[in-house]
Amino acid sequence: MAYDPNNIFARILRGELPCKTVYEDEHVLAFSDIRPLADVHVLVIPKGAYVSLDDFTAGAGPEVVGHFFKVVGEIARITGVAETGYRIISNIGAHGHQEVPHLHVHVIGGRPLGRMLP
Ligand code: IU
Repeated sequence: MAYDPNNIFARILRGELPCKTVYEDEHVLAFSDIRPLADVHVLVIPKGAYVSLDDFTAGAGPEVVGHFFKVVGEIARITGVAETGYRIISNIGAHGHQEVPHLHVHVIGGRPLGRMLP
């Protein structure tokens, strides 16, 4: 899928829309989900224009990809869920029910999340 530069997360990255920033550096932005599923629900996005994990790993260098996942772990520590546990999810494409076509990883925690897979 071609990257849509007007998707909502691209607009957040350009500063056209506000967000509640949890963490930001040169390559990554993390912000609170506007419809949180738990006390902690943070979205972690790369600043590059990638729709999915496939685009990201193909298009970004290994250092940028590795750094992104280090930040995901860092978000768990910053938000306090690293100790109690949490879930990371990345919805990809139509069957994955991806609503926003800019790669994002959900970090969800702060309560027992229950079993996800049957
Ligand atoms: P997805 O199904 O993995 O693509 O989920 C998109 C998430 O983005 C979803 O949890 C929304 O609540 C969240 N979100 C947001 O935080 N800010 C927005 O302006 C919009 C969606 I639109």
